[in-house]
Amino acid sequence: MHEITPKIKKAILVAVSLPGKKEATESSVKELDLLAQTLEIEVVDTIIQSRLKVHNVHYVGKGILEKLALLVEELDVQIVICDDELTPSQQKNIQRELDDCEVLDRSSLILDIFNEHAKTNEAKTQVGLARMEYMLPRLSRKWTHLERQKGGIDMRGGPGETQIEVDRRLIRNQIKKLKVQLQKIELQGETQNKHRSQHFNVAIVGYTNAGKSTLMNIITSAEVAVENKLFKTLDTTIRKCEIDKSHTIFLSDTVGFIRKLPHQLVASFRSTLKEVESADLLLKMIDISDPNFLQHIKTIDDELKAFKIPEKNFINIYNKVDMIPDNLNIEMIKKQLSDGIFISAKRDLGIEKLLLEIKKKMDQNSHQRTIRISNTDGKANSAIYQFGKIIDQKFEDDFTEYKVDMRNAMFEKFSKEYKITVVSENNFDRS
Ligand SMILES: Nc1nc2c(ncn2[C@@H]2O[C@H](COP(=O)(O)OP(=O)(O)OP(=O)(O)O)[C@@H](O)[C@H]2O)c(=O)[nH]1
Ligand SMILES: [Mg+2]
Repeated sequence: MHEITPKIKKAILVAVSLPGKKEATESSVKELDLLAQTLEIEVVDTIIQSRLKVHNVHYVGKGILEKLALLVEELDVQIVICDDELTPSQQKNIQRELDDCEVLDRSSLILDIFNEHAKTNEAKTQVGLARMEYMLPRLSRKWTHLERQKGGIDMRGGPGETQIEVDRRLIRNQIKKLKVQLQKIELQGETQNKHRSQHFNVAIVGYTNAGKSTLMNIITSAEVAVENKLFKTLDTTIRKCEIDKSHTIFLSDTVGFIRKLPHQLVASFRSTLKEVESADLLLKMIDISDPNFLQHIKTIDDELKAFKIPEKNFINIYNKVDMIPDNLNIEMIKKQLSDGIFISAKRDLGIEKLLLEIKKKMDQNSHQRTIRISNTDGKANSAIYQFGKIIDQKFEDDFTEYKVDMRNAMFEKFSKEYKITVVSENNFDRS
């Protein structure tokens, strides 16, 4: 069979640089280029306009827009991508000037990548919901972008206002349905996750492409797909990992962060990040071979706040030490960073040190306790297995004495819920 290779689409990137934001804009545009590459769109030119603020009506000034229209024709470009989320009216106004050329923004690009990479039912539903919410205020006859893709709503054959109204209603119904579906999936997930609550849960968080899945694979042999693409991972993978006999963790790898993440995605991906929310320890992973690593750190912290993830125990991991450019001095880089572990997940450097640090954090977070529970209290005697790991157990006439390895948070819960007597409490010596 003969396969026809689809023609690669050409695009021009457009950005507005606000006062004092020249560098940030340039690096954001570089990232936009990477996002486009991930979708196999070829960027043939970039226009950055310095302005005091973004133009209300057409994002860039009228003169630049006219120049853009000429360039689109000259370079035979099919797509124009703006680096910020356009308001529906900005998008319509630009579109009017550019005829058949598609006008996209950063958010729609990210949504498309998520759509391509979504594998499981949960991720597909989350992305579907976010795309519908993005699309709803933007429906117009000119809107051809989403409808052509798989899963989009078929809007062909209905030009005119009435058809748009019908489409809006269809989309609203679809949104309702997806929300219900998502709730169901989340409920299933919660029941599956219950059994992990007595273990020490560690979550890797970080910028997209930082090397999170590579680290996951090297620690747990999980075989998560790794690629030099943005948002390769959307679904959370969780694996049990026995660091040594007395230190077993559950490690999770999940979706990465990026600057200006569309708010629709933030809302629908909340549940994917529940592992992060409930983790005992976060591994904050940063690619220090990327010149923008400081910006990445800020984004991670901002996103954790946006997802309302409570401040918690964390270890900074500085990855890709093997790839630091020659003109950068590692000592200079270290001066700009808070404490952390330097590793190369790909070359297996620094992993032992990282595991030691995780063990240390575990030991600070849990204690070995000897506790007694009355034999008449059947509920407590069976519940204790859900709260911690039983090391030893002695049956006496009136009570049972347990030596138990329990996380502090779980102990607090357990001792509130059940009547117990604590005989001793040790800081861990797990050796
Ligand atoms: N040189 C070098 N490359 C690395 C290292 N760790 C990861 N990579 C590469 O970086 C790219 C991204 O790695 P992933 O593990 O997929 O990154 P991720 O953080 O899971 O990315 P997303 O799932 O897309 O958010 C891949 O090409 C990896 O081979 C490292 O220590 N050194
Ligand atoms: Mg990944």
